[in-house]
Amino acid sequence: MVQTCIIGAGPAGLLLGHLLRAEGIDCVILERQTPEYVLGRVRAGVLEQVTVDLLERLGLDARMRDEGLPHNGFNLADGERLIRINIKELTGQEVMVYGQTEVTRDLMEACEARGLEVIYDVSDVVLHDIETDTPSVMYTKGGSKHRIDCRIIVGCDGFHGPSRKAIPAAVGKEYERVYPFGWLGILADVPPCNHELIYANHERGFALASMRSSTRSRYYVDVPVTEKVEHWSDERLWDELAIRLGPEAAVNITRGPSIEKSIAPLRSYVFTPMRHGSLLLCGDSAHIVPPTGAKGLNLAASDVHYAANALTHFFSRGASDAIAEYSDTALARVWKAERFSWSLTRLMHRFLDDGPFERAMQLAELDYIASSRAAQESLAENYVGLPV
Ligand code: FAS
Ligand code: PHB
Repeated sequence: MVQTCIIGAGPAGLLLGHLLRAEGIDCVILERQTPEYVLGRVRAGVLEQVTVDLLERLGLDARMRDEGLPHNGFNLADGERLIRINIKELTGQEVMVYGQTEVTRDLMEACEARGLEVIYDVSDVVLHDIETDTPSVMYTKGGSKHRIDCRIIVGCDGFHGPSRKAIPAAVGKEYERVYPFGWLGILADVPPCNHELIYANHERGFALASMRSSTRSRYYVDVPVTEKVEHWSDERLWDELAIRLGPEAAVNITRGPSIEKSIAPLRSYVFTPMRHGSLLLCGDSAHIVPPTGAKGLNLAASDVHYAANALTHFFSRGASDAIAEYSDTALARVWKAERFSWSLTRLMHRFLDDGPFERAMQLAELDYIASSRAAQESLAENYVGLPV
């Protein structure tokens, strides 16, 4: 019997597990993949203050402080010029450029010393009796079936995990928009073309210039969902990036061989409620955002912030009010981040049914942002992350 069983050892599951252990709450994490597989996934690159604060609260921020890149601004490009959004001056905050892979690695490496048990390589995970006070989780490991009896289950198992699907259809409600394009990403050991991120909306489509360090760059272009990564040689991708990022950035692009290249589909998705009975959902198990606003990982962190507080109240004081309020509290921030991510995706991408008018509206909005402090302030406060 454990107090909490967490399903999924991605950033949400590991962050939550460490926070609960730090409060003396016993928990175990079940993970479908191997540690190497989890670390092999190349995903987010920008941390909001909420995520930085959680790592600091856990005392797991040392490598991030040492290797991460604090950024005071980012840029929008309209094919001709760069529009710098000075987030530090506009909000007093910065963002931390530090890859999700490294966050996950820091969390993983601290598990043993902190008594956080993660059982990797499990299969057939099934949730039982989530509408009772005595739920359980069945799983298979090494050919044997196992059962974990617990008081609370937290689904941190991403978009394709079993937790959300354990909530009865009559209870759950889904909101979804699937975009007609994906992001083709390349990781290369070359210096970034700019010291800050550049999000570009060019006639030919979207591009993003990001980074992992001063010697490792991460770039993206949007491609039709039907596109195959094998259709894109490194050279073709470097050529396209140079066009879409515009002349000011293109001159500083350093080309090199890709060490990772993949296409990620884009969708906006929210599932409500994020709690049913003894099951709470955190992160991608409950919501997905297009990566345009750099919100996915950071929303998982704010869900975990709320869930850890609720479970600490529950197990240490027997107070269940915070658990009862968890879904509404988490969703209040989720919906605003969904709006921002959808809005920035709409501004920065070419949609199939867009005509000259829609293009003119995008350019007019970019021109308005370039000339309005109020518009830049709104963009900046959403980009650094709204308060938790
Ligand atoms: P995760 O999906 O990271 O973790 C869920 C974990 O649960 C996984 O380890 C999975 O193996 C495990 N799991 C699944 N089913 C299970 C089962 N049945 N039993 C046990 N374990 C199970 N966000 C950004 O901010 N910027 C980006 O650029 C960005 N790029 C992305 C690219 C891709 C291809 C994807 C898929 C997502 C991207 N995201 C990005 C979003 C991403 O960073 C997520 O928001 C973040 O990983 C959320 O973390 P978790 O909620 O922990 O989910
Ligand atoms: C990344 O570096 O992978 C990244 C950065 C910002 C985004 C999306 C992805 O909005």
